[in-house]
Amino acid sequence: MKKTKVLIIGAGGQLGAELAIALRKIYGTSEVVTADIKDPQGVLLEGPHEKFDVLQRDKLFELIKKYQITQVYHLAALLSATGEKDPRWAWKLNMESLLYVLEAAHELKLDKVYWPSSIAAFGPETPKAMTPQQTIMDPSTVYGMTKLAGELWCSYYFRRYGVDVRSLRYPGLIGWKTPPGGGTTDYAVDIYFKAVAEKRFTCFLSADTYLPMMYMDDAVKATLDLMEAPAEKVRVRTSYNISSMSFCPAQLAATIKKYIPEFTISYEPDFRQSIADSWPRSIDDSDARRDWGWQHQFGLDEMTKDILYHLQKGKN
Ligand code: AKB
Repeated sequence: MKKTKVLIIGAGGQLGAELAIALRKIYGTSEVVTADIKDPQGVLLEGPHEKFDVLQRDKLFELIKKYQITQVYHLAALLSATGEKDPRWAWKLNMESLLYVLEAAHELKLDKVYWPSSIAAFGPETPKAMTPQQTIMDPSTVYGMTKLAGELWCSYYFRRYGVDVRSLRYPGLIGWKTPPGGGTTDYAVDIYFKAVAEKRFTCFLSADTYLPMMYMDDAVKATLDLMEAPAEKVRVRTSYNISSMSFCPAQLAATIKKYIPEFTISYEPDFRQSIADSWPRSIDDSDARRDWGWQHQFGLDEMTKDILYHLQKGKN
């Protein structure tokens, strides 16, 4: 049987570092190559790593050949809030890098590709409650536009060239190991760091802004479950809706207060409010549950307990 060799592009980000740990547990440290434009830190120092700019097409092809890569996880992207500061750059970076990866997958015959989509692919006209898999998609951010276009490119490469590319529409991802990276859902990461360090937090979204969210452990599990599913079970070849919980800043603050009673929150909504208002409040992920058995493990309370435990342990 052919050995699995994985390349994670954008491995220095929130999800990349966690996937590197999980994939190295499955395939072995030397079989998972990490790549990022930033200098490596933490887990990325523990195995093979390449400094890599995703817009270097030739270097991508070289790396795949050099390490005999069979699977690529392409996670590098500008997120929703950062993307709005330089829309043209966000479009170039997010779209061209995806096309290079798809071209490499086709020409170099990779076994599988993973590429993340997002709830940002939905927009103001999308039904907000229990947003279905198939529905109106009219993203209002350039990041969302790259996600919607990217989904269609993935499906095109699957239909036209048989590239086995798989994708999830992530909600806001919440982890405690790395700082957030320019998204609209990032308040839900930052709030935990500030709750532990300063006992107060100023939120850039209003108190009642409901958004779909997911704990990092569930996001890693969903990604690996999808990538390990038999190809015939992966029936959605754009990107799967995926969900575990929805909450608003006021609810999150009340949950944190259960564990840190002195914690206080205030609200100063900024330009990210209108991005959040254009996204779904909750997601129907029944296709993922039916096709490849997706099941989440963490709700708001379990996640909060776990994050505060880790952050407070680090402080003492
Ligand atoms: C963002 O807020 O931009 C991301 C996302 C929902 O894709 N976390």
